[in-house]
Amino acid sequence: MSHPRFRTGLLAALLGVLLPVLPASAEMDLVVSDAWVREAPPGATVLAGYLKITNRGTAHATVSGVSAADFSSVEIHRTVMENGMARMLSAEQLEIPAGESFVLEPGGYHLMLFNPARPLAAGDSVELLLHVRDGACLAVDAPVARMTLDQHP
Ligand SMILES: [Cu+2]
Repeated sequence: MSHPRFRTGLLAALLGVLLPVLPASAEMDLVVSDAWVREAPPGATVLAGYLKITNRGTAHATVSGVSAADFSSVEIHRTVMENGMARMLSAEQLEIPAGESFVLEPGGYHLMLFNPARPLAAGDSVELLLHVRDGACLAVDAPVARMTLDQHP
């Protein structure tokens, strides 16, 4: 029978070995919320995705890219108005200062998801992988939803 104190000591010893393996990085401080993918007509080759990234840490974080197993590629885009026309520009990465949030939403920054590997309709969900510059990877579940103004202002 092991003594409780011995168990505590053993646990501490185990944690001492395991903790350094965990990424002590910005990944732990980044929280993704409100992720969703806009439903597109059947056969569409590109869909748009939105989400909010909050940096709860004390260090600046950079999301250097996004990938998803359900799509051939994912790009970060920004919609800008030029002479009354909406135009999309590529963004290399997303910068999230410590303590701040970065919102991807209709009319602004968004994800472009190319060539869905399966039909996607409202009610389905896809997994997005956010690649943080320090090498960490954040997985987020994004439901497919119809665009409605009251749901997604
Ligand atoms: Cu776009």
